[in-house]
Amino acid sequence: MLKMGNTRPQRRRLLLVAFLLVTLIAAVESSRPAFACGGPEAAGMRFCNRDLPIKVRVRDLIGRLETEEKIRLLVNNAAPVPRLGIGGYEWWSEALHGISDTGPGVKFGGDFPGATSFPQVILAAASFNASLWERIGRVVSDEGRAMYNGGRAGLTFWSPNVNIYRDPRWGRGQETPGEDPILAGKYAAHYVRGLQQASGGRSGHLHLKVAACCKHYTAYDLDNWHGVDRFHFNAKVSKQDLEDTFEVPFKACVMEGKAASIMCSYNQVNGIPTCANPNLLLNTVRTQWGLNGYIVTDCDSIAVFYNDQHYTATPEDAVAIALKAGLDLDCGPFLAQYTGSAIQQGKVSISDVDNALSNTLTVQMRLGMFNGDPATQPYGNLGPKDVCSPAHQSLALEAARQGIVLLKNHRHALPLRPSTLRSVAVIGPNSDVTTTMIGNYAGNPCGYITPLQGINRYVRTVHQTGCINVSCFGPNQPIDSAVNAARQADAVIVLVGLDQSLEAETIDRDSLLLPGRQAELVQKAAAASSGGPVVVVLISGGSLDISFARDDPRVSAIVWAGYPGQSGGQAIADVVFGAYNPGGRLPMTWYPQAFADQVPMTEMGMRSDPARGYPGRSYRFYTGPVVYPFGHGLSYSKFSYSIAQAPATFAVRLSVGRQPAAANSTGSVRTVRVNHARCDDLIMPVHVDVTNLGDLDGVHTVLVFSRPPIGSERWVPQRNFYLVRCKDLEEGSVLPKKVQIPSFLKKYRVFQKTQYLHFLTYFCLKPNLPLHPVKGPNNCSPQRQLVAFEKVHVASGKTIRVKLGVDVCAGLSFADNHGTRRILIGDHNFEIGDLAHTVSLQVQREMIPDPV
Ligand SMILES: *[C@@H]1O[C@H](CO)[C@@H](O)[C@H](O)[C@H]1NC(C)=O
Ligand SMILES: *[C@@H]1O[C@H](CO)[C@@H](O)[C@H](O)[C@H]1NC(C)=O
Ligand SMILES: CC(=O)N[C@H]1CO[C@H](CO)[C@@H](O)[C@@H]1O
Repeated sequence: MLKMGNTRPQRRRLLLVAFLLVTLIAAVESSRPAFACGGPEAAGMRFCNRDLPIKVRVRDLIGRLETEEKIRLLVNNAAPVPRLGIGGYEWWSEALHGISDTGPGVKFGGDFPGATSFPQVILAAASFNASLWERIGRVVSDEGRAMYNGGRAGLTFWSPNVNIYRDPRWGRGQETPGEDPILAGKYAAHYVRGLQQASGGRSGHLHLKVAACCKHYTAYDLDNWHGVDRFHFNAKVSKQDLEDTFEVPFKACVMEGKAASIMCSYNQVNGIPTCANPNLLLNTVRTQWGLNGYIVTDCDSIAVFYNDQHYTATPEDAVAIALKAGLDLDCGPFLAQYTGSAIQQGKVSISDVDNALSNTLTVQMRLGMFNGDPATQPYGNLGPKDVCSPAHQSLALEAARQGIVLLKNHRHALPLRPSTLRSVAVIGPNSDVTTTMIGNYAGNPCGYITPLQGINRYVRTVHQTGCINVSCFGPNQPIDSAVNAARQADAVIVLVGLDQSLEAETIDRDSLLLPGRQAELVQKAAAASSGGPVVVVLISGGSLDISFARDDPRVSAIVWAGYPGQSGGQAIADVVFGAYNPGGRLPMTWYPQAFADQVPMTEMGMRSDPARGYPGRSYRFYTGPVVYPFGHGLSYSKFSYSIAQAPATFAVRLSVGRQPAAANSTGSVRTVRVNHARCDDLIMPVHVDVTNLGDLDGVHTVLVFSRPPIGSERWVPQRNFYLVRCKDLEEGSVLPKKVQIPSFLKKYRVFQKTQYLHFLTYFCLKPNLPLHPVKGPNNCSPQRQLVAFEKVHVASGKTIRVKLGVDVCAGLSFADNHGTRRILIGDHNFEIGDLAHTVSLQVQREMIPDPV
């Protein structure tokens, strides 16, 4: 009756707990005994006393533990401490987009055969709906708590993955919220808040429903490419890119999401394994961001930097360097094996171990694990009925619909009208798939609705896969049968794309094209079709170079469905047949194959460098052609915008005592350090009216991009041009260099010759001339940055006012070469759809009150 998950407590304690359960709370059914503090011995132990502050309880518990016991608590499968009534605990559970059994902490079976499987994160991100992310998190943690109560999951989930999707080939890009740091940060904060639902608590320690973990810190976004794998990769990252790209989602995860954990990655950053880097772990995550939680390794990271990277001479040195860098928990046995000898050799002190334990134990206490019987605690009533409930499953369907992106819709071919179609050919290797739809880090879904099943609910279908599998390689593919089906049908839906055999953890792609003969299948089916609509549905996590289909007028429409989760087939059909009017937007740039041919995946630089032909990465810096841009996504309705409210000027207030150094008589400075600004007060209101001009109700995502000011200085009294390098940008500094301009360039006010300017930010003209933006690459600030977004529902013919707030410190700043974030003072040009609006940022000097 008492079914154990991962804990192995003493039989006697089991019986005792069973007795207590039956006699004391007979009405509550529970299959999990207390992890700790469940027996009569709890009464005498301060760490079991929930009325005491957690800090006191943790100190008490650490004081009772022997060194040997402590060491066995430093690893993911933490050993029980029977003499204190503490059970064993498996720290490693996963919940990337639903409860997943990728880690040993989750075991499906018994009353919990499966859990709701939401769309893979890249598609959820495409919804651009922050409240959806939070709601998914709440549902996932309902199911997680229910499974914990049933002895089938832990409470510490090592999700989400918020690495920047830097390169389109990355096999794990599917797990991430995309390439934009602000979007990824918002996703991280909302998903984590939903998961943790932190509330109440004492002395700053909020109670946790479950503990989330943001991973993999940091600059980890290469798995295995041309002989370089993640266990050996040394990511060379500039301070600039680290600050304004790679760190952003992690910082948001800790500071806004209040995540209870961060996981360090396998790779090195600038020659130091991240799990051994005190600058990253201790100084940044723990001290600057104030992580209230624990730092865990990716699984076997310490062994990886010892064995594979040969970073330390002995295993004890590896232990010492990791613990002293700020690590608290090892996924893997390394710390259990070598911490004892490291202490004996004097390389680690017991206080290093205690520090680590106080972080992990605090999280366990916040989770209520030291409060006795789980059935009597908050969330103790969650059980099997709360997993895969109809409401949860319909949220999974809703999430897929919200994410799906309509990429092309030639002559309004979509939505298809079922009444006009006698039969539809459903073809392609992804046309009737199940596990493909849930991507990686998935669990057992509650059930599946495949694309074919979804389409069958609307029309009569003829089905042919056309390819044996997604690789679609070689002569034996049943393409002809699929083409025949297409020839005889009134419409053709071709479901192509990828699956986990082609993009996954440890599998990066080389090609961005449709695999094997899939493109041939699409083209032949389009050629054979009787003139009815031909709809290509892409099921993939990563982007695809499908320019051939984009440019082929016989392909009427293209839909990207990511990996849409357990009910993905229903969501696809709902979009194709117009039951849902699509509103998803791409959370990443879709690059052409030429990008993959030319750019090494190992090159981490975000910023372009024309001098060496490097195009940069992501819509923020990449200067080359795209298949589809970041933010692209069509609707069946047309929407128009007008600005209802947006300031023409906006004052950046500085913290008291911070005067812009050398601000001159006009009061203008060029940049202000973000940490000198009063960021809390710097949310700029931008209100936009959105009108749905179409016949269908629809959702619409308002994206506000900003282009930075260029050439807004006014003080230069001399003739000639001045050029400013990024690294020379200082607040109020006088321009340091007078640079000779090649005479043939002097006739340009706006420099177009990018190769001359790749190292420049901007230039100034004589003061009496208007200043012009420099076009072309720019080593400092992004060329464009998403600064706000909001998804709204707008009924046909109606207008909705969308109130956005632009966070000046986050959105209108960039990092200089030293990694210092600066707000650019001057004209920022907002782009909202086809609207343009300019906001002039100015510095407002604070009055320093007279000393009393
Ligand atoms: C796909 O089919 C080919 C040919 O039948 C086979 O060799 C290959 O292993 C299959 N791939 C997968 C991932 O099953
Ligand atoms: C965003 O998601 C929430 C939660 O599912 C939903 O209630 C809301 O309608 C969504 N917003 C839009 C505009 O679709
Ligand atoms: C107060 C101050 O530093 N003012 C400066 C404003 O800019 C002019 C032109 O560069 C300088 O000469 C002033 O010193």
